[in-house]
Amino acid sequence: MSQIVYKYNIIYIVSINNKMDQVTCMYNTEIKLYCPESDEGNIEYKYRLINLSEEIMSKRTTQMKFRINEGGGEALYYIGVMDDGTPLGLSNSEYIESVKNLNQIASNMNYSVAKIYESVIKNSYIGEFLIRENDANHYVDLKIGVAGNVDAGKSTTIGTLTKGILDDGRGRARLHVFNYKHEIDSGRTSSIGHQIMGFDSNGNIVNTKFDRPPTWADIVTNSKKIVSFYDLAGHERYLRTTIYGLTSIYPDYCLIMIGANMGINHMTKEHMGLCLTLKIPFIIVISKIDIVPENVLEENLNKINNICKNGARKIPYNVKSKEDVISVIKKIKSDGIVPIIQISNVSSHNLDLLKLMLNLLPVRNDYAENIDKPIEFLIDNTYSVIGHSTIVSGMLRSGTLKVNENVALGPFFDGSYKQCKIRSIHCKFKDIREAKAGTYICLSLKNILRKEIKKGMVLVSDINNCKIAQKEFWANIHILHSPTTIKIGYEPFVHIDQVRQSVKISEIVKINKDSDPNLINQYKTIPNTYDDLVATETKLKDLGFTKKRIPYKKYKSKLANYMEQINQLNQSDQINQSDQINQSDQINQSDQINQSESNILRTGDKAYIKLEFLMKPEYVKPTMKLIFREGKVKAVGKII
Ligand SMILES: Nc1nc2c(ncn2[C@@H]2O[C@H](COP(=O)(O)OP(=O)(O)OP(=O)(O)O)[C@@H](O)[C@H]2O)c(=O)[nH]1
Ligand SMILES: [Mg+2]
Repeated sequence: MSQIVYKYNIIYIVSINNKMDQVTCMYNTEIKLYCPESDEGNIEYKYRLINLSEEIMSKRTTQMKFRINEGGGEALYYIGVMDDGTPLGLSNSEYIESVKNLNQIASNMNYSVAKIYESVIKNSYIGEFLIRENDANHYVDLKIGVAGNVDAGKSTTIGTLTKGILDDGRGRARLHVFNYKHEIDSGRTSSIGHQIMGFDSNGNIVNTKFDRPPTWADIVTNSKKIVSFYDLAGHERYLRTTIYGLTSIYPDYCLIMIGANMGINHMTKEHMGLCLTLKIPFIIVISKIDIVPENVLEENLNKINNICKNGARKIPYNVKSKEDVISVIKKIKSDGIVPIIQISNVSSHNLDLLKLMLNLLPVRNDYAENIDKPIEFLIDNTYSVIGHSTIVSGMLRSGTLKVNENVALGPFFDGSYKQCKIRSIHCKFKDIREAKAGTYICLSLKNILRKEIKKGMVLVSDINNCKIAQKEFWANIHILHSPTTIKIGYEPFVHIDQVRQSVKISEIVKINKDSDPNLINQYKTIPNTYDDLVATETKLKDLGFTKKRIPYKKYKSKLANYMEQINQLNQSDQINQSDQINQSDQINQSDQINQSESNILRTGDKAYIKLEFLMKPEYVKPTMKLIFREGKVKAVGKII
């Protein structure tokens, strides 16, 4: 069966049958058409901008400001396109005047305009323009995680992009991006590398315009957009570090690198699965196109297309030209497509397209509404620098941090927080006075020693209810794979944003197709702070349950059930010792009943589970995503 799609000057003949390449062609073709303009976002269609009165000019200026704010400092304007996406095109004279007026509107707000694409079909002009803010103190910050199998060319691609050099196929370009000497020796990334690439207002790469190797401060000062690359490790041995990179940095997009000669392997699938779980849109970059035989490439491309469609349930979109890049930019935020681009770091094949894509990719994570909220800074690393007692790096998820501000660091082993002062703030090696939500920064802290800071700690506003210290919580999980059964008492290792710790399952409520949708309301995490924890422990002591009378491990594992007792006892106001003994007997009995079939989880099961941290309380809250990855057990979920 075939179908003809006629859209103005363009005729597409779309063949619909079961052959994969033809289906891909159909998808590609449909995406080339413009979708209707949205009231939100940073894309604006303007059919023409001619004969503008002062009033209209002022309206258009306000509109441009809105679009720029929506894009965090950049916007895309299409001239010659109607609001419903119809690419009618303009005559030469109307087009020239419209572009002149577009420049005028932008200059009213001190924005810069760069032409990214122009098409002329039968004297009908359509133009696509990138508008960028010219604020010296602000740049667009795009975070890109780079994942994929070992030796897929992740570090090399980051090296060629950020250093402006080509690779020799034997590891030359990656030498510039390693953190440690052992990585240089082995050629294998084991930590999370961080490199930046800057674009100026016209979309030119800043990194390569210096006579000497530029410092980060040089790049930041001269750029309007910074692309921060987080180089992740491909080897299975470092999977925990890679998961940590994705969950704590939470990039806008991920590049999943695949060696053209190697194809997809289980680590590639693992990384794709992580992106899908964390809802991070990804772009597949096929490297080493210079050394792959044609038949191997074709076979691997088929497998990649297949996994995108049948595994990830997304539309694969092969990027081969500038027009394809522009189509991708319009669609990528909706997370329904997977762009696939073939590159070579040796011959530079398609590197210009990859750079164009990075220049135009819109920032996805919008932190604007978090700027005025309380501070939440997730610590991912600590450093010692001469003259500073403690330096921490991480992501400012919420609030605005200022130099000399007092914040609270924690939770410590007992769930407490300690007050400390921000001595200085560094962003991409540049000293700044304040940082807003959405930036990755380094902070020098006063009153804190480096050794006091442990993994998973945060800096928050020094307000009591911000100092979360959660010992246990409820989560809604889906077991993706488990070779054995999962029961109460199982102790997996979990990743929840910046937190990595072993937990113990203390309750399981299986969800099946007959489950009441309102069931979830019964299983909510009760927010806890240090004061709540102390209050609970004091009550337990008053009831006679001290650490001396009960072994500590048993005391911890029963804590959840005792909490329930306390609530009941508080309500009835009839606290006496014999009640406690009776109830603790009941707990032992119910423990046995709990291990019945209905509380056993297998591959594919969904459940509400109660989890308890084994080491220390952590800063976790509802809606945070959770990943179990223990041997062959894979489960994903969300705190409820
Ligand atoms: N011929 C050719 N070789 C490449 C290309 N890209 C990378 N390489 C080579 O592939 C090898 C592995 O590259 P890396 O960048 O270390 O791979 P990686 O994905 O970072 O590997 P891990 O960090 O260990 O996961 C190096 O020897 C590179 O020189 C390419 O496009 N063409
Ligand atoms: Mg590497």
